[in-house]
Amino acid sequence: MGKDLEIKAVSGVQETLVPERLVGGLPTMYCFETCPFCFKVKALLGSRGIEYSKVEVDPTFKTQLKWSEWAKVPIFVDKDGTQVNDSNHILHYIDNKNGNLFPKAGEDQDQDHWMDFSNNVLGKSIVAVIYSTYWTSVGALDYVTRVDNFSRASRLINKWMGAIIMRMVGKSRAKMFDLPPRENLQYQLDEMSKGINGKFFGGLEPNGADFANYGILRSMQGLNGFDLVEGHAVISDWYGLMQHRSGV
Ligand SMILES: N[C@@H](CCC(=O)N[C@@H](CS)C(=O)NCC(=O)O)C(=O)O
Repeated sequence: MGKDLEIKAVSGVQETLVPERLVGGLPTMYCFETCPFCFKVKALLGSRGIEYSKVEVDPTFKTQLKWSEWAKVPIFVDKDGTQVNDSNHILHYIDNKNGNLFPKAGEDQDQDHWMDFSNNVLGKSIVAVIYSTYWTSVGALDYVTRVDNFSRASRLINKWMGAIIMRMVGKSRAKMFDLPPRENLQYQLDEMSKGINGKFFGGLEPNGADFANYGILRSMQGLNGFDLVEGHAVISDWYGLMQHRSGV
């Protein structure tokens, strides 16, 4: 049974339309407020001026995702009910429908490489820093106490139990790298800066790699370790440009 569900839950564009999952007739994104992968999509939607609805998902129980076989955020549901799963797929889907300004997946090796980097390396590196102690984890989860659609019980559980879970995730992510979390993030920012080609990864205009990596770093703004982004000679300038472009 568990296996069946795993097989059915696939990334990318889904065959079955789910127009009943739209909110207010607008393209709708299911997300967690602080999710790095969701920020990628928010940044692209912002830069293209696309109006959309947001459904805040309870990070512990994921009650608002019970309808979907894909049990992660972000999930994007387009105006016609098309469901798209997984952040990099969603970036390509939205670009494709709105001007086709980036190379498609498989058309540009550098873009593909840095989009993969955002998930496989940068996303894991920031989690190791943000959730490096129980108290930094509580700080990162404090936002749940301000989410209107969560009950009081859900807010408390998400904050205090969520922090224990995320501290464990932080520990496991830290084990993936040779360097300690802060030193590793510094190293990864140095690596990433080599991919910026003048102004953006995409050259004069941002491409999928810009939105993918910006979204990941944007999710740590105000949290433990963001000083490394602000203090980085190359990344801080690029970050400012992306923030200006996306309005996120
Ligand atoms: N590869 C996915 C990763 C998404 C992901 O891991 N999202 C996290 C939130 S930051 C999630 O939904 N976790 C809940 C879970 O895995 O149960 C993407 O890029 O969208």
